[in-house]
Amino acid sequence: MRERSAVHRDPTTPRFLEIEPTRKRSTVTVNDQDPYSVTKADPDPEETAEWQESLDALVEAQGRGRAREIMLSLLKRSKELQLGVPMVPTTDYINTIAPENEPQFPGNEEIERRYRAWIRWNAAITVHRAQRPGIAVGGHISTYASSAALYEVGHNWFFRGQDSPTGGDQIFYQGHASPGMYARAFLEGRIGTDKLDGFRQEHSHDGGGLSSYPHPRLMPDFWQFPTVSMGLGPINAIYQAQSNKYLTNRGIKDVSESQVWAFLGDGEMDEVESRGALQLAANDGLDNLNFVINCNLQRLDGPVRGNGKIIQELESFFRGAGWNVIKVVWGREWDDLLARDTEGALVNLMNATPDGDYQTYKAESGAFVRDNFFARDPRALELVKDYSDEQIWNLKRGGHDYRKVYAAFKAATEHTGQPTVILAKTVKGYGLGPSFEGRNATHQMKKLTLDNLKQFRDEMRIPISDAQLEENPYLPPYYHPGEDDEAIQYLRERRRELGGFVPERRSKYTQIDLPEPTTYDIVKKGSGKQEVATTMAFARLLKDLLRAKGFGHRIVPIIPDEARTFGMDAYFPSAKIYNPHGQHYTSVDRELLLAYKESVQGQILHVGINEAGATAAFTAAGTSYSTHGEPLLPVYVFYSMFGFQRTGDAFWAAGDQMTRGFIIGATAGRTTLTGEGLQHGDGHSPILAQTNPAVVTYDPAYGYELGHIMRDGIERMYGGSHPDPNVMYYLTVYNEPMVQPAEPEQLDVDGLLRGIYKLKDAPTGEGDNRSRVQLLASGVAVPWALEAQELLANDWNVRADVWSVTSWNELRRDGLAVEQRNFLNPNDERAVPYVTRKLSETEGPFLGVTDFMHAVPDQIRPFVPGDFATLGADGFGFSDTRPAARRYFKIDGPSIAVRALEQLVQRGQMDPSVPAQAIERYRLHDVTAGTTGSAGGES
Ligand SMILES: Cc1ncc(C[n+]2csc(CCOP(=O)(O)OP(=O)(O)O)c2C)c(N)n1
Ligand SMILES: [Mg+2]
Repeated sequence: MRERSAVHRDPTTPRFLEIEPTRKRSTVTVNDQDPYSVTKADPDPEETAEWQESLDALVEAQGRGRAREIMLSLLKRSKELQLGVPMVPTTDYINTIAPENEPQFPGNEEIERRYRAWIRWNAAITVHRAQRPGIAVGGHISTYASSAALYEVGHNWFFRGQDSPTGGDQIFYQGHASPGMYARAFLEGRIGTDKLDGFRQEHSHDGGGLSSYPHPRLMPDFWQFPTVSMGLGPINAIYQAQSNKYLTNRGIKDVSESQVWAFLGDGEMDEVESRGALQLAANDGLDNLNFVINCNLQRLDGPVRGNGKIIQELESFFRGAGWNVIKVVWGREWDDLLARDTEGALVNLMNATPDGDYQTYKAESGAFVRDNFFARDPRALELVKDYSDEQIWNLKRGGHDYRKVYAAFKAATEHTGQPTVILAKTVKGYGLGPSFEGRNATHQMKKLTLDNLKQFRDEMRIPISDAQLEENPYLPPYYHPGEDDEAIQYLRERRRELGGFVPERRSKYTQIDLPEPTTYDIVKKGSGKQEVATTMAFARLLKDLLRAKGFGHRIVPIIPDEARTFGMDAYFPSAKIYNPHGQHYTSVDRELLLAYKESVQGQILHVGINEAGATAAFTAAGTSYSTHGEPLLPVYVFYSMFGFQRTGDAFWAAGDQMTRGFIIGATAGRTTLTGEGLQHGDGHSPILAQTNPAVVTYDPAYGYELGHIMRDGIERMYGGSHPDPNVMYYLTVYNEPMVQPAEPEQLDVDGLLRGIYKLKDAPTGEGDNRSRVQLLASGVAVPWALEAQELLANDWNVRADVWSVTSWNELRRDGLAVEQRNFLNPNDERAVPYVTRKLSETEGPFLGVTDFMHAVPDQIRPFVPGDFATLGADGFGFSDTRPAARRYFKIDGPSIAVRALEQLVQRGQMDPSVPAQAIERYRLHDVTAGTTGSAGGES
């Protein structure tokens, strides 16, 4: 039988498979945990058989439906009794909320339907008009068409604005559904038709345009959360919900009534970031979090799960992860059919039909559905025998049924102890007619034909005439009935009731006291005789910052399981690790000074080995100033190799969201992290960081440099006077122990902060006309340059000045900005880049050196006023001793000295035979001859 084979195709259909009851007592077996695994011998087969017979009798006497009810109630009871019976991972392919449990819809459905249609019209027309000749910037029509009811139930009844006493909700809108939000804002009177016509023309449109997707950076008063890079919305929403609980638990602000909503695509759920942090939401009991997954069964190219059922898959996945799952599969038209489906034939068909077929039904007709769906079981066909084809066509999907969606949202917001996911089944391109609905190409269709327009207009009941549409099919009119219209009044009243418009972004926040200057003293003093890596110097500084009065409690240290490596376990007992459930076990190290201490009020976000989650947590904390008006300063510390490289896209979104905070790339450099090798040796994170315009990168050499940089960064972010405070500072720190010098007197702080300052003049000695070179080094390479300075003076009678380049990246940015200014203002006096000015009054060739690849110092090449050579560590890293690795890459002290000698030869200032002598003398080709660098340091 056809439908039977279909049943067997689908693993998610436990209910009506023909299973022969086991009657022979001798073969009865049970399993004490997992009924699907290998069974073990039954100690009392007779008793077991009796129970089974009772069940058989029940089915016989009262039917399958009743037997099922009894079984489910037994399952529930077994859970209460904690019998350890495995849960049911999936339920039937029907709504989770039974019709009799649906709440009364409190509003006027007819009015809401009316203006929902206007929004749907205006959303599609916004995209269509953006395709007009000469513009053709594209957009998406079908996504919002599928999710309009989901959003509108939210906008009318659930999403609270920021004037609400709760402080408002946080809503992550599905990126390419943005036209729907603009269309709503248009009805609300927040934006005009001029703006709608500027969709996707942000610079060229007269009066400004609208960004393609939710981009807070581009529309800072409107969007809060960037979402369109699939997968980042879900994970960021999870950590936003965690951040809300964190703020509340730590007593910084009570936002316990705020709900986080994330609208996601079913295709998007295949991203690892979409599913990879679900356990955090369950473990933390984030009942303030609601995912709404728009299951239109399609992604960009075609079906999400043609052969299976995405809703069933997600149900079991989320339930397994500990979430509350609400399925909204069918509209109210199906209620009667399901009520009459006493034998379960219809449910069986629903269970057995794959998504690919469901998609096809909606691209066909009522007659097709009758013949290809209902007719597969005569009992199901019988149920619709009095239905016309039209009526069958009108059997809707749950996600388009306002009341079903309302019931789901209400249940979600009322559920406690767990996060909720709503799986809403919809049709992609819904209401747009047969050339859009359910078509594989629908995602990318940006224009409607004249016929489409007319049909859509009729379907949406828009009072626009054929003549108006025919006048210029590129520019069909938007529709707004006027402010006084009853429906518009109603819409505005709903938003007033809920605390103002959404989305809306605000950026006013509580003013805070910055740490006293003395807080930074710890790194100014240097480390005396003790050898301390810059990672440790940073950890010591952060310890003092955490204690800073009126400020320290706003710092959020974020660590993905590397605290001990970075010396940050020192904060465990005092700052404590955040855990919303506290610590309910006896800690193994409770007697130790640095005991692992978890607490509800804990300050440290220890996210586990989860850089994606850490970046999401960083983003939520670093935007708290805007989201909740309460600044938090996230300081996210990680292995530098696993930062930008691994989660670069998330940092990009963090930049879009205008996140403020510190990103610490610890154990940085390609030769500094001994013994770890190719996957760990970071030779390029500053280059990756440079590609993010919101990131200010520094590569400090010493603790005192760090102190100035952090102070300046905090001042920039929260001092209130910088024109661009929406930045993230990326600092690379190293794990190589070295004596940290005390801050020099007369330190050129301005230079240090702008990217370069003179660290040490060439040693004075006999003969003023000796050759001179300028060594430019950053981070851990600064001591190598100092070593080269000595070698050049002592062995070759060359004078070398050493500069600490704290930021190649910022020097480049300044250079580019100056060039651009000169380019566009040819009549003005020519400006000079900072680094050019700084180096102009020096003598000799310039040599840049770093523990990163050549491209890092090469960035400033156009702005260096003279011969410029660079030394860097390109290629794959490897594990070895520091001296050997540096010798291998030719970046150690002797290599720097030889390269400088060669530069002098090029300028005719040195005998050409000298470099070869120097290579020989230092055994430069021999990796075992390297001596630059110390041993030790955590890795
Ligand atoms: C990381 C990433 N990869 C690819 C895309 C391109 N893209 C935009 S929408 C889309 C399809 C989305 O399908 P789905 O999530 O099911 O949303 P729907 O439009 O069906 O609601 C794709 C692949 C993207 N935006 N982000
Ligand atoms: Mg989809």
